[in-house]
Amino acid sequence: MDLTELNGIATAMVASGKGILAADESSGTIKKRFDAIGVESTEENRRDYREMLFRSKEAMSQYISGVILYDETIWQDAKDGTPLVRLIEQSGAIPGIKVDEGTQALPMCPGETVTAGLDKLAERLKKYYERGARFAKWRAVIDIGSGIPSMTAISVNAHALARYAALCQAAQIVPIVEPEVLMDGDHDIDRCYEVTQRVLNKTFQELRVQRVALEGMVLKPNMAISGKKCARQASVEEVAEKTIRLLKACVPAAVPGIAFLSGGQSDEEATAHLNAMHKLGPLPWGLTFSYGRALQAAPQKAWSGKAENVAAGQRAFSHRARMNGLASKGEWQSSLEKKAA
Ligand code: 5MM
Repeated sequence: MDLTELNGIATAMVASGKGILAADESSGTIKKRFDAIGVESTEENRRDYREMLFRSKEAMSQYISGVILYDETIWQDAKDGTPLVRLIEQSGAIPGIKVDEGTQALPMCPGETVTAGLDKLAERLKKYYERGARFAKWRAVIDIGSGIPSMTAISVNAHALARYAALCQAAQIVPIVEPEVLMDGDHDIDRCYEVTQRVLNKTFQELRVQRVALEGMVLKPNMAISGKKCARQASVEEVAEKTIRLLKACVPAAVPGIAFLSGGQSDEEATAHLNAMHKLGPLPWGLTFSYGRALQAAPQKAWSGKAENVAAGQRAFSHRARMNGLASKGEWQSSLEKKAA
């Protein structure tokens, strides 16, 4: 393992003013997104949509540091035969790959899951590296509800995240470690804080036990935020203040960067929260976005599967990428949120 190189890649992924595009929707998830805009989820449509994003010059060259791909996408070629992964490289962004294989029911723990995908991971990483991937992503999912999460779910998911991260570093690939505490329930922000703290502490304990070099990874956490169905929705300032307090307590300064998931927040909320956190600096790590829905909802709607809408889709993507790029420096203002034409 060349830790200097891993650290350089991780640092570039969280460079100020830039963030990561999570375009790694699995087949089931992208179908849901396409259903919402009335587009059939064929291999060609998925390719055309992602090609539109990766050819968005302004967004990709100025505001996107890296792109997380799904297995299908990393092997796909653009219409003109150029591998999609080369389009990303040519834009100056770093290609990455989602390597988990989704969640499975966790035995003895009703309602909880563990993320699968460790089998043959070393071989898969080798092939992804040869294709151009320089970082990877694995997402563990922790749900908050009555009597959950159990310590069992937190523990097995942290163990799997650390196993994955160690395998990545051995393959000279930067692991994005994503332990997502869902914001789906009616819990308040303090319950989210408390659960996320347990999850992050256990995850870093496992990372240390399995000898993962913290300097060569990126953390992708949820924010400390109210559940979607909670009657009291915390303000932007409260989310920012509690998230920074939580991360400072749990994430060692050796970690080069933190890139948030959006988790179902609206586009503007996700931007406003990141921006507000940067008002609370200085921070010990790079702090940016790795959004899926909060970057793609607008371009998906603008594109709607029509070739004549490609330019509009790219404008919508560039707008959101720019807004989040500014937020990653604490320079965003809500007045900049005029609709992309
Ligand atoms: C883009 O969505 C990713 C893939 O999800 P599935 O494996 O469930 O299809 C997801 O892991 C994503 O990278 C993160 O959750 C962040 O995306 P959001 O939409 O929460 O910002």
